[in-house]
Amino acid sequence: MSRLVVVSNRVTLPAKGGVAPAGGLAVALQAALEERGGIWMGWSGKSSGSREPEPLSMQEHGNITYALTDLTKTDVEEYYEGFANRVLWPICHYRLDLAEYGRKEMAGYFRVNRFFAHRLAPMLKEDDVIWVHDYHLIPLAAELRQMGVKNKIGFFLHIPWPPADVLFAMPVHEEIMRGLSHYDLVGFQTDHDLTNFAGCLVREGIGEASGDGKFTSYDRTFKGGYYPIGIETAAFAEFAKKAASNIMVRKARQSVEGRDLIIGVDRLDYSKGITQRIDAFEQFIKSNPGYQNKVTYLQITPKSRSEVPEYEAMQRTVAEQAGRVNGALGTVDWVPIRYINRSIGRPVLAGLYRLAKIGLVTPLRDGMNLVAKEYVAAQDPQDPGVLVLSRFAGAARELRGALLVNPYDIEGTANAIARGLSMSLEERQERWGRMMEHLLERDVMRWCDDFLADLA
Ligand code: ADQ
Repeated sequence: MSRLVVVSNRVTLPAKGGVAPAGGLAVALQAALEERGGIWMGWSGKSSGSREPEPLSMQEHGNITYALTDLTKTDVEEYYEGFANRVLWPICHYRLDLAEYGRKEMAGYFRVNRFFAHRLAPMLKEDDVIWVHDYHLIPLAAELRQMGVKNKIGFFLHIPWPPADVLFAMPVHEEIMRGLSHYDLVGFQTDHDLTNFAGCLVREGIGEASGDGKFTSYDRTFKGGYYPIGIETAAFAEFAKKAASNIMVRKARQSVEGRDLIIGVDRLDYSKGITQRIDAFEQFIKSNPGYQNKVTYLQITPKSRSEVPEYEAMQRTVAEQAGRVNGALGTVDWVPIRYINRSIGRPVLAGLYRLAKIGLVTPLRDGMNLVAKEYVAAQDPQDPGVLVLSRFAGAARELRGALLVNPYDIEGTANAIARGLSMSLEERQERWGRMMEHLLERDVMRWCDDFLADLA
């Protein structure tokens, strides 16, 4: 079996003491690397002011070599905060209004990809299989090819791929499309993203889809496919079962005694639809006054990307909105919304999912959304909760037992909350059983195996 080389913007080092890292993606990639032996390369998260970056920092753990590179402050500002997070992220989430194009940032993005290629290439062996992850590194294969690298190179996009009219609003869309043609396999989360990608190629007259998953563009032939990412379903379910005895989970249970719990868990990001969700919760209480003092909505939202102005502004908006709704609806003995602005350990998170009657997952646009899958996996089979899921999350194409909502439709989402809270046990079990069966079959190892098999 050939050696696997994974490249991503950030690298997840194994936790100290051999404890498994948080998150299914890290677990799956580490398992695949461990089995074949391999390298995981990425940014160390450190930046310096110097023009000459430090040498690669190499760390061996078991079968895996972690190769970490520092970047300069300018690199981080232009490549990561600038082009990746202020152009590609909003464009791929259909937010043309939030994209800020700057020639300097675009140039920085391509420059850092070239830099990654120059650092990676000397480590490669002839039959290594290279797997590149996510929107930060789209031009990496083109840079490697230019250096004469002939290895199999696959790319997986964790976020959505937009339709042509949205993508073409980005000045360098053609370079991005050309960049993808240098991979042997380009993987998306859903059939919908793959169709959008094919539409972009054809609309611009730069490529053709031959129908069997093969594309031809810029004189290259490559395969495109969709590989919905999963979680470690069985392990997460076990985790949630055990979490009932966790002290924090016990305290949470006591604190909502006599009330139904609704849970939302998201990074603080405009794509996650948090403000629309709070509006929907407010609407639900107003339309169903019988639920006053009978329900608690817990929103757990760690800060993210605070260096990007839109994210910083959102921190204030959401906090003010939650405060306003609590002020308007709360009573001396009831706080309708509990808003927590930090990360929660995975055992506690799993236990909270299991306590909640409703998992409210309503992104405006999301590649997949693992929270939806974790919520389902964490449920008690005897008394499962209901997943209220945005139709614009990739997960909606798989989790057919969820109550699907349009997150822009505030009343519709409010009605779905009411429907979920009053759903019969029989219906909840039937819906949950269907989703759980699917999640057990298509877990994160299956995602990894399917992608690598097609790349091979
Ligand atoms: P994200 O946008 O980060 O991922 P998501 O898929 O929901 O979104 O994953 C978030 C992860 O962080 C989950 O595992 C969740 O448990 C964890 N998390 C969130 N809030 C937390 C908190 N307060 N405390 C602890 N953990 C928390 C991107 C794409 C998604 C795609 C994934 C994987 O945007 O669409 O599903 O990559 O491909």
